[in-house]
Amino acid sequence: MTSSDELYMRRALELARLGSGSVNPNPMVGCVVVHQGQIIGEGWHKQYGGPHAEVNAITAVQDKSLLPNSTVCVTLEPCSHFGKTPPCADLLISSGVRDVVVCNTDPNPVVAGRGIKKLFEAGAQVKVGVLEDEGLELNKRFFTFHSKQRPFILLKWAETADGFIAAANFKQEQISGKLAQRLVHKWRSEEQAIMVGSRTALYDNPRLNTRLWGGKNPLRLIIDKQLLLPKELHLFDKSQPTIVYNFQKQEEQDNLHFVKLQEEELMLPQIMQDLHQRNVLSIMVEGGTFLLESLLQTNLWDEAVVFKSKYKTLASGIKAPNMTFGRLNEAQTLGPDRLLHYLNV
Ligand code: AOF
Ligand code: ZN
Repeated sequence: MTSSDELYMRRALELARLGSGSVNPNPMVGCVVVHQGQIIGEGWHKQYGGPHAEVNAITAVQDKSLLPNSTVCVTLEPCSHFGKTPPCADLLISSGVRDVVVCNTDPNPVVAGRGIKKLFEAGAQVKVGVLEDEGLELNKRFFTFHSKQRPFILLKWAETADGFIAAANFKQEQISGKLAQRLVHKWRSEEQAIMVGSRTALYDNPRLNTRLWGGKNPLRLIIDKQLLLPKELHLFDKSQPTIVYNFQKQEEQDNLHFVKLQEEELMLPQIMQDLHQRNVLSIMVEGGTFLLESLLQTNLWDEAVVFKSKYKTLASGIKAPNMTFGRLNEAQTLGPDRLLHYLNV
């Protein structure tokens, strides 16, 4: 692996990031075309359903006669299928490209190596795995979705300095500070869906929107097994798409969807399966303790973000989830809180 491949791949990854928030449930993909050490075309996947990165990069090349002597550096294996657009591997081949550098292979079963195979068979040289880890991190939601057949699951909660998540009567307590609240709204805008259990829905009456940050409002997911939650709660206001998982079933209404689950013991895997079928790439789970603990215990999680107050204490109440399963990846100070980031490894 030469360092110039890494240099161009870094640029391609930078371009890929520009698609953040607009390409879900597709991955973010960037591409650069390099001729004799000069970038002669750049592109990225800008919009779900729109042209892929390679198409935009090739289109940007003014002198197409240079393509047979250029290297195409792309963050994801060029696709091989007719989806919303024709196969990118075919475009590269018909453009005369003979040298391709790829960061990650595409785990989507409709591609899964076929793009690289197509290029090889057409006589192109293909190098795979340049800055692989950076690419895996960038599209961790997409890769988790395909490899685990479920959304990427981010857990989030706030706990007091003495480890409580709420008072004994479940009364809503603002544990973390203003900065934390804003950050949570930013995170909500970055995930496709936000999930809460029924007690959190009832006692916190959250809106689960992004009003303190802006950006897209996520799909809301509530577990309300017997459909006992009062319909006056913000979550039922139909202001954004909401799914209520339950064991009763009820009629659909505008933005309110009711999904009946089959078996109580397998409730969480069933929900994940339903979300996979709906093409939901990622969810953030905002409580409560019971739901968070259940996900931790059944290994249905990928990362966790925990605000731990430096000063606030409750002395008694509902214990915060026990993070014995994760590895602390990062810790930082955020006003009156510590922000702890855990990975499931
Ligand atoms: C590429 N370059 O820039 C992207 C790729 O529905 P479609 O036709 O847009 O296809 C979506 C799938 O194509 C997506 O799930 C992933 O496997 C691949 N994405 N491939 O060659 C790109 N965004
Ligand atoms: Zn493509």
